Formats: sequence, C-alpha cells, structure tokens
Amino acid sequence: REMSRWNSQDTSPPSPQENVRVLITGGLGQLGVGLAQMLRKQYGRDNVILSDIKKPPPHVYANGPFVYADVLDYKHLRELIVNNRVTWLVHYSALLSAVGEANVALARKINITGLHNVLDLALENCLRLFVPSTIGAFGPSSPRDPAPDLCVQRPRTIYGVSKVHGELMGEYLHHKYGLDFRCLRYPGVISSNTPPGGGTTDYAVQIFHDALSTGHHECYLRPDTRLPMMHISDCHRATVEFMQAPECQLSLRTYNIAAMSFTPEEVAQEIRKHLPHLKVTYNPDTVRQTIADSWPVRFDDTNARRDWGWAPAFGLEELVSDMLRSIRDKRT
Ligand code: AKB
Repeated sequence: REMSRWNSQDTSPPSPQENVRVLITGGLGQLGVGLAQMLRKQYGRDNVILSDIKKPPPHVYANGPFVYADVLDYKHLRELIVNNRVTWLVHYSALLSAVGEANVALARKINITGLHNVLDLALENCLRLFVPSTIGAFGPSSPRDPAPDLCVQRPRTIYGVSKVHGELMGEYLHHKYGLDFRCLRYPGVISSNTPPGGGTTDYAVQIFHDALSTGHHECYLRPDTRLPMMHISDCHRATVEFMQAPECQLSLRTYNIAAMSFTPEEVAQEIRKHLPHLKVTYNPDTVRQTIADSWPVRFDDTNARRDWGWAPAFGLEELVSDMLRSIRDKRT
C-alpha cells in the first residue's frame, strides 16, 4: 500500500487553495445536509458532494451536488471518489442504536462491511477520513461519570460494537499505513430541521416538537436518565474544526466531545420556562432504557479541548431557546 500523503508532517490546516473535495456518505441522515452547508461555505458549493441511497428533497438538489452512493458497492464508490477527485471522506452511513437492535444483520452489513469498504478506499486514495463514533461505544463496564477517551469499551449493542470496531480499525490503519483517520465520539445530537432516526437519544428532539404541538410528550426513558447531548451546530463545528486541525496537534485519533448532559426531567423543566403547560409522562421501553443505562452520563473531553481547541457554544438554556425558536419559525 502507498503511504498516505497526509502522513507527512504538515502543520497547517488545509485551505481552500489545497482543493479540498469532500464526499459525505449517508448524507440524508440527521447530520449530512447541515455539515455540507458548513463545508460549502468554506470550500465552495461544488467541492462538497452529498450522497445517499434515497432520493433527496428538492432543496438538497438545489444547494449543491448530490449523487447516489451505496456504501456496500465498493466499485461504484471507488468510481465516485476517482471521478470527483475526492480528498476528504465523511462517512455518515450507519444504523443507530435502537434500530440496529431491531435489525442486527443489516446493522452489521452497513456499519461494519460498509465501513471496511470506506477504510480500504480511503487508504487506496490517500483520503482524510472522518468516521463518527458515539457515547454508544461504551458499555456497562466503562466508567460512566465521566467516560474518558481511553478506558474499557464493552458495548452491548451492535451499533456500539461496530463503532468500537471502526475506532480500532481506523487507528490500526493510521499506525500501520499512515491513513489520516479522524474520529469523534458524538453525544446525542439535537436538531430542529433534520429528525434523528432510530437512536436512543431521539426523545430529546421529539420533546420539542411535542411541546409546541400537543403540549404532551410521552417519554420512553425514565425521568432521571442522564445522557450527554449536543446542539447540532456545535456538532458540525466540532467536525469541521477537527478535520482542519493540523496532524501534529492530534495526540489521539478518536476523541470524546462534550457540551452538556441532561435528564428528560431537566430538559422538560427548561422547556417549561417557555411553555409552562408542557406535560411529560413516562413509559420506559426496555430496549432503549437498557441501552441508555449502559451509556456514559457525562463525557470527559479534556483532550479535544487541549489538542485542537474544542469548545461548545450551546448549554441547556441556549439549546432549549434555539430549538423552540427555530421549530416555531418553521411552523409559521
Ligand atoms: C443513538 O441514540 O443511537 C445516537 C447516538 C448517541 O449515537 N444518537
């Protein structure tokens, strides 16, 4: 294998002049469209290509290039990378925690076989590769409050197992062949435009929509279930800043990033400051409650803050005001 050109001791972040060309897989999930928007502002509209296996809504076509790409189709993915002179790959295709438990075989295929394709192609084509990991990469035997970057990781979901596998494979290929692998462990991500799909933290998005529509949210987790969470704009900014960080600043290849941690009852209380009549009832479902109980309640992100300057902008108060305002704006 050829050594990655990113293995050289470059010290400056890639600039638009270096011709960054990004391909985002799984681009129609919760995170792809917003990340593409942020990257397009910096690198140009046509240098960021969204891809997925679904047909996008018209506004996605209108805002920049979109192509069909199935991460299980190695040859087609290779063609896309070569023909489009791709230099960065952001790999967002994955089945999340709850939906993964409902379809383990499919989750294994997408999250593990799909990842292997992407890793091979990144190595072959000297790409800078970003793969998200998650709070779900930890399990009941991990330290939970806080969970550090390096500790025991024995998750009990196929999603978590596939993410630990991704972290280890990427780091292995980095050390052995110089692959420029970069991985952030995301908390639950809260967004107003794009719904999450099939995760354990999804209630923390739905509660805002319910608060503004019916005024009643039925929560599938217990009121005291504390989990790390983050506003989507912090998540996008962390991803872009991390991708731009000079290699010499990275003492790790997989970092925790944190912003806040809250329970369903705490977020409901904060929403009630704006909508006093919000009613929340609790009907914990065994699968998602068991998953949540095995995840960290807080993330230690000291290394990300020290190495590449990570700092979140949104706490719980700012998150709640922003979510209510932007959902309201869309409804009017
Ligand atoms: C999920 O709940 O599965 C995801 C995650 C925390 O990775 N949102």
